[in-house]
Amino acid sequence: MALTQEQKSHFEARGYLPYHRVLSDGELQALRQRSEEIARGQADHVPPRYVQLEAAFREEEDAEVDRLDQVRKMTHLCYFDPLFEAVARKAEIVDVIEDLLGPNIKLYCDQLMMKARYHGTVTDWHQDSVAWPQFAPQDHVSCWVALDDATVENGCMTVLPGSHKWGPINPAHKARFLENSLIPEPEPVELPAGSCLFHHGLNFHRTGANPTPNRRRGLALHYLRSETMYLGAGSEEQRLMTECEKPRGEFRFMLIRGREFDGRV
Ligand SMILES: O=C(O)CCC(=O)C(=O)O
Repeated sequence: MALTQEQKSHFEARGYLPYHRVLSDGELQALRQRSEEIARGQADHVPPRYVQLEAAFREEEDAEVDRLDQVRKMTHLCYFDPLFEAVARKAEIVDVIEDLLGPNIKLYCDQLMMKARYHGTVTDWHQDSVAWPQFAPQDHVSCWVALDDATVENGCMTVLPGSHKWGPINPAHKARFLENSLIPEPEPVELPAGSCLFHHGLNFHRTGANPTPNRRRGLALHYLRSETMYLGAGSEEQRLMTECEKPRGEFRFMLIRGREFDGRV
């Protein structure tokens, strides 16, 4: 067991758990540098379609703004880049995932959220698992690893304690759900670079804008049990995932620990 009983109870009751440092200074430096190379288009091992700009720059890039400050997120880096894959496989992280999901673990996908200085925009309240209805059961666990200090000012994660217990909320009813008086106070989770936050796939969370001169990068790693049923591609994201897997032959998500099961993810 990586987690104490107190930490496990915290996760079960509140749907999230701030956790200690999992990356060294050297690892952080290497990951930041690699993220910059990829964002600047200097790394041809990551297809450019996995690099998404902030909406303000999607029609046309702004020659006056550093390219790094125009990128919103980079997806599936763990499938293409060994430095990022090593984070997804880190024992300190996977031991916790095993405590929460059991011994057979796969990585579904990962997103490096760049939250650019000055230009990073809000990610609104959402439950990750609701965006991924192609899986059953919907019990993902995510680990959000801070690559820079994440603060209220630069758009750290804010969670809604206990919201995972309400089940999947239809996005059409989200606003009414969030306005309900039974909803607890949102809790900002500030994290020093190198530490991380685990959260349940049904836990509501959001991040604010980043008007500061400091970058706030965070690597979101989304894990699921190998026993999970996969009900088929549907979304654009899923289609892109399938493309990621093609070089590896048969379509399977990345096995992180334990074993795979026939007919499952
Ligand atoms: O890092 C962010 O800005 C958003 C992260 C997020 O919403 C997620 O990991 O699901």
